[in-house]
Amino acid sequence: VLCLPAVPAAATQTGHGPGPERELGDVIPVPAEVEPNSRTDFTLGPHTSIRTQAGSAEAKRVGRYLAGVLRPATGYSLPVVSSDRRGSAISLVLSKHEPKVGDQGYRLDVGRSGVTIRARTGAGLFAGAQTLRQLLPARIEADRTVRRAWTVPGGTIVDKPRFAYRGAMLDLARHFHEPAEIRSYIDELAQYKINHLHLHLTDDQGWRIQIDSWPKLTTVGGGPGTGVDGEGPGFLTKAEYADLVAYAASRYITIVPEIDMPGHTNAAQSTYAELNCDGVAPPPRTDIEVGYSSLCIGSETTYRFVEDVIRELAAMTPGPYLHIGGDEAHATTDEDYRTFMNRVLPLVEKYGKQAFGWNEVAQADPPASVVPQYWGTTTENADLAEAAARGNKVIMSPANKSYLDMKYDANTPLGLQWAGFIEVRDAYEWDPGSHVTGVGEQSVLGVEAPLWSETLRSIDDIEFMAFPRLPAIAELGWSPRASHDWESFSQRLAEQGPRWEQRGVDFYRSPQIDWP
Ligand code: TNX
Repeated sequence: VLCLPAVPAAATQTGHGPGPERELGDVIPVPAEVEPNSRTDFTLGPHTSIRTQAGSAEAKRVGRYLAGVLRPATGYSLPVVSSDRRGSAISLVLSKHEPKVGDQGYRLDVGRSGVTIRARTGAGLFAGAQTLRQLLPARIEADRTVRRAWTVPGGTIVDKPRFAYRGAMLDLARHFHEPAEIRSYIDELAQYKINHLHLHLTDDQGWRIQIDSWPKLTTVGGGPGTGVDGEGPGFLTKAEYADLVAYAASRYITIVPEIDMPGHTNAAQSTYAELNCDGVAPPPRTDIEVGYSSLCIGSETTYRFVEDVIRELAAMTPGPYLHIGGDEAHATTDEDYRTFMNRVLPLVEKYGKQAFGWNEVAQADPPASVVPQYWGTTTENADLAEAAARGNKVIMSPANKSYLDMKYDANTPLGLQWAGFIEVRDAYEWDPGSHVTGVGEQSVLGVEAPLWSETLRSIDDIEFMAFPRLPAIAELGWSPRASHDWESFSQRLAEQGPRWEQRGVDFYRSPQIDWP
């Protein structure tokens, strides 16, 4: 890939005028179909407009977002207009009949006088806008005007995702992360066509979401001194949660909230004594042990609590999914675990949501609507395979491949290593559609990259662990199986480095990548 220095357009001229810095298809996740045409490169100019059809609020919304992304570096006004005037333009066209793009994909045509993105949905237009953004030179991410030619390589892309669900998870329980930090993570996720953000809202060390019927969950369970080493207090009010849901939706990302149960519940049980079988509240815990807490399975108070929480959480969650955890319930007997799940899974449905659970939930033979999330480190899991055979769809997030909190290598200052070191190539070299025996492509709803926060404090910490591995998981979730290729991926990944630098995103300079 030709990498031009950021100098005024005149200085970058070749015989045919300023060439594009990127090649069509030089994007993460790599698009499904790419047909370059070097005779139809398009260069943005001061008179380029962003055009949408009259009356299309959804296309306008994407247009305004795109203008916000492109204005700072270009310094162009890029007005968002609805008109059929001719002239230089980026056109966003919604059409129910656009072939081959499904409901999340898009078609992008780069011709001499402009770029046209066509899709059936706003989500598709937004995905196309992210592709266009990556086709521009890295300096497009600068926060002030850069004088240079902003050229997009000519040709056509037709693109759609391999899996409907591409997720990232953030753990707010071990350390609370402020709404501003979550928003900034959402902005990064959106660039790689991640469309779900799973928030791990409760655990032994903290409770991070306001529940009106049990108010001390947040004031005590999420209050001062909570979090690992007592250093991660805080919680989301319902208003803050609603703002986050809306912010994510403006980036076509759906929030998936998780309340972890029947284990990982010490924050709730140390706050409310009646949630314990012996009626005695245990002390708060700020260490990183797992598997010692359990709700009291035989007590009606437990189910009143659980139903209150699910009802309130469902009411504030417009998305279809509600995650009930279910992992590492080592302090709950197998029989009690099944009893609990058999009572609680129907509650999720009662309040209009589809239940997600960590893969242990498969041990309770849940109905086919329940989505187990695989976090194991092996490629054999009989319970998961049986669930798939019964018709359950699953999420793939194997801890030894997709866990962003695992160290890159022995020198990584942050993170854990119980599932091994995960270098960027390890994160990329696996196939979600055949990773677990008996769980085929058709049973996979999608992939997720969880980030647990035992060792993380700041947004810089989050970024350092997520980049560059998150784009690897994003590509596995979006791009066709047949496009899988480490050489190609690693070269395209290298080009992301300068973009992160422009945006001030911390990232790990993996020695496996030839950073420019
Ligand atoms: C295991 S993976 C957990 C979490 C920890 C994580 C740390 C899973 C479902 N549970 O409680 O935070 O390891 O990597």
